[in-house]
Order: sequence, then structure tokens, then C-alpha cells
Amino acid sequence: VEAMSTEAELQKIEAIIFDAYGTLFDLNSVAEDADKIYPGKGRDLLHHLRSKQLEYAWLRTIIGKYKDFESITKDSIRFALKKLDLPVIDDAVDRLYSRFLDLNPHSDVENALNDLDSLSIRVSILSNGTQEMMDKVVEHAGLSLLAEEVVSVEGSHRFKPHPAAYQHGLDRLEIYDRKRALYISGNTWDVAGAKSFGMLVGWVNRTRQPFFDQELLEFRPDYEFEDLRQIKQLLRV
Ligand code: 2OP
Repeated sequence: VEAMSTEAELQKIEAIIFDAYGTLFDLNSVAEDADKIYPGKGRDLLHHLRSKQLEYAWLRTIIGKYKDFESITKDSIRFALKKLDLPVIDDAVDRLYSRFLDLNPHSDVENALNDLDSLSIRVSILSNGTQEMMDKVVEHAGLSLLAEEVVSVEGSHRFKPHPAAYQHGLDRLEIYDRKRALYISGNTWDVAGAKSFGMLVGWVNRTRQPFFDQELLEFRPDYEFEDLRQIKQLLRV
């Protein structure tokens, strides 16, 4: 854990805010299911759909033509199927989309959230997913009691990493000082966005990538974790 902030800053934290996809929830089951429908293509499908899903979200945020994350996810599934020359069958699109509602949490998540539950700190989620997507995936993963507040950016009509999306989260959580929120993400673009916005930020780097993007060093996270259970150690100082 690389510490760039002071203990005093940590003691002021009111809430920990987690990103959802790729941070709490493991997207690999989408690839596994895709592999059952389209043998041998699951990983490529997930790769194309995930990058298109982000691109569509960001494009629509920049040009100001919002569409919700359910529609964007289905659009990106269709794109990925076409890209790989696979038939675009509505049932398959729906089935792949529905995987986003019943993802498994990463293996460290339940313990980490349980640990945080015993500290008096609020635990919340801020996602680009719709409220309905979030409510379903959180409930399915059995995390409803551990994540007190689950917020979708949809009320802001902008997606992360636009500052308005993070601001919407803080407004909904009634946190008036950005520095009192510790934001945790496994996605480097989200780390950069949250850091630029002004929160304290932790990057969960489970795959132990050697570097945070060198080109984005001005937005480097305050903390880096290999596993979410390390957050508790940080807060117990
Ligand atoms: C999120 O859950 C898409 O990972 C992103 O907001």
C-alpha cells in the first residue's frame, strides 16, 4: 500500500464508495456463458463488448445524448457479435445481458465488506449501471446488507468518469466534502476520473499490473491494493 495521504485525511473519511463492474463484480462469468453459446469466442466477446460499452457511454456523455446503461450494454453486445461475425440473435443478446445482473463478486469482496461493516464507516456503491441493474446484481451477490447505499449515475445523465457523475454520487450520499470520501476502483480510467474530481482514491490491482498508466501519473491513486481486504488495515491506523 503506497500511502500518499496523511493519517489525518484518513480519519475524516465518512464513506467508502466502490465502483461495481470489475471492482466488486467479476465479469468473467459473462465470458464463460458467452462461451457456451458461442464456443471458443467467450473471451473475445467480453473484450469487444466491454471496450464498446465504455466507448458508447463516454461518447454519449461527451455529445450529450444519454442512453441508459442497459441499452448501452445491449448495443455493445450486438456490436461484439457482429465484430466476430457471429449471428445476432435476440435471445442470445438478452441472455448475455442478463449475466450482468447475476455476476459473482470477486472472492475478496464479502470478507472485505464484512470487515468494513465492523468499522463505523458507510459503505456504498456508485456505478454507471442503472439502478435496476445495480439492485439486482447486489441482491444476487448477497451484498444488500453490506452495501448500505447503492447509487446509479443515471440521475445525472452522464457516465463516469465525467465529474458530474461523481458529484451526483456525493449528492445522493449527502457528502459535502470530496476529501471525506474514499473511492475504490479496479478500473484505471475510473481511478483517474475520481482522483481528478478530488476524492481520496484507492486502486485495486488484483492482477498486479506493474504500473498505473505512466501517462496518467498526475491522477495516480492515493493507495494501491492487491486485494480489498487491505482497506481495513489502512483505516485502522
Ligand atoms: C461501473 O460499474 C462501468 O465499472 C463501471 O460503473
